[in-house]
Amino acid sequence: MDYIFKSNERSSKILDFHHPHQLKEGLEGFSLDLPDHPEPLEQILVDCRDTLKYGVKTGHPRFFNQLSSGLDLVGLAGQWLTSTANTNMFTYEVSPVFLLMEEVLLKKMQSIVGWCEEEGDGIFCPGGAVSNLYSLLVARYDFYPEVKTKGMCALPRLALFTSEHSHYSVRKAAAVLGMGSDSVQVVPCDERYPSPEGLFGLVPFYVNATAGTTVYGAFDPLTAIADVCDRHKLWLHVDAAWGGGLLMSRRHQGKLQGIERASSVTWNPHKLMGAPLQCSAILIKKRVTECMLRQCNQLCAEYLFQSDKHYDISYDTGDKTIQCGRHVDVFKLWLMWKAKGSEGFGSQVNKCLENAEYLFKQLQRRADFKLVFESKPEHSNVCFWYLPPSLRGLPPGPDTNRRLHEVAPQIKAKMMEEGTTLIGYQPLGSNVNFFRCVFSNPATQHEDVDFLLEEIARLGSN
Ligand code: ABU
Repeated sequence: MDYIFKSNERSSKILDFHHPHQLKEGLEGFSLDLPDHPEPLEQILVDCRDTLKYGVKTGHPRFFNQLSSGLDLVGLAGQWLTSTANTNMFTYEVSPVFLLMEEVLLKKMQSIVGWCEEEGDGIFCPGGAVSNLYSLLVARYDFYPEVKTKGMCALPRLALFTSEHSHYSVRKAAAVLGMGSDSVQVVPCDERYPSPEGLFGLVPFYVNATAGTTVYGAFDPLTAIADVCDRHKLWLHVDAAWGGGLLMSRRHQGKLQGIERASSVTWNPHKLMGAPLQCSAILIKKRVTECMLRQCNQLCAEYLFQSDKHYDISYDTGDKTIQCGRHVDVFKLWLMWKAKGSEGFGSQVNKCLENAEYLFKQLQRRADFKLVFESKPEHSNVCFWYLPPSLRGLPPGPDTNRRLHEVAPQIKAKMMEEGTTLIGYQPLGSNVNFFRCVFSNPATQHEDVDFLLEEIARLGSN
């Protein structure tokens, strides 16, 4: 409780940074070493406090570093109950309630995506990268079911498409699935958007479109890409790990227009919807009557998935997955949905995007910052440079860029040492290191945004 209160106190530090060697050496009696003999309860409690003390308060309203942030108390209670139940998602036999909750959540999310009743299948799995991997796995099986038994040597050389700003997990999935990362054709982006024309001229089987890119928060033109996919009979996957949350908002859901035409969708409620990590779904529409997920992955291990059980074994969904043991990620989301309703999630999402707009407006007004894009953010990502006094008014060019590239890492290093706020940076394409501020914590207020800018200016000007 003390930690949770501190996480919400603006004056408390987000982190008490130490280098790995310092933590390994042990700090003020906090040792990572494992004892041969049991420690007393008091020491165990101190170990718990120290673990949180030297960690990062991702629930702090001034933590802007990652797409997942905040600490939802209902979600936390859900995690606690989940661990109390301590069961496994492979069979109805051991997870009757959780498996039915998963079905309810998947159906709800599918209907929000715009698929009709009975049109969808899916599974909750460990994170967006794995959800994206599932989409590629099932798409490949759809085109070449023999891959399951014969492997890649039975298949022609495959090509798949994704934009240069998409998540790296698409290339990783191609590598993991034996297609090779070179099979991924990277579609160049026109500023923030990939051009659908870039898809012509090759023989692909799969297209990944991104709804809410990781860095810029941009939305690929889903309808135009879906038209190309229809014309060439390609599997369209929409990676809405980050952007999916916008579907909960009447104000913003139009940005994902066309998602209903996808064959599969990744959607991470642990990002914009604030579910505690981790909570990610892969939704599959195509050929759902044939239960593609099950056909693609099932191996019917008889010690778990006996065919002569006395209940409806279609609820033994573990055989649809590439895992065996599977964590219960659904209960916290189900409980949060009960507590907030769809409208509550919508308000939360609106608040995050309002914060982004507020930051955008503040940046427009200031001469010591420069926006990466002059247009209003589509998602809650706002990208910008801080211009220290020595760089203001310099003509653009390689020398200015080289110096500007060093600014964000230097400020970030000081920021981590001081622990007052936290924001990420990266270069992207021709843009040298810039800050990316993302809002996913509804506890963040305008005063926190003001603080962030003043803090960057303070750290950057000395
Ligand atoms: N795609 C995983 C999340 C990345 C981020 O928090 O920046």
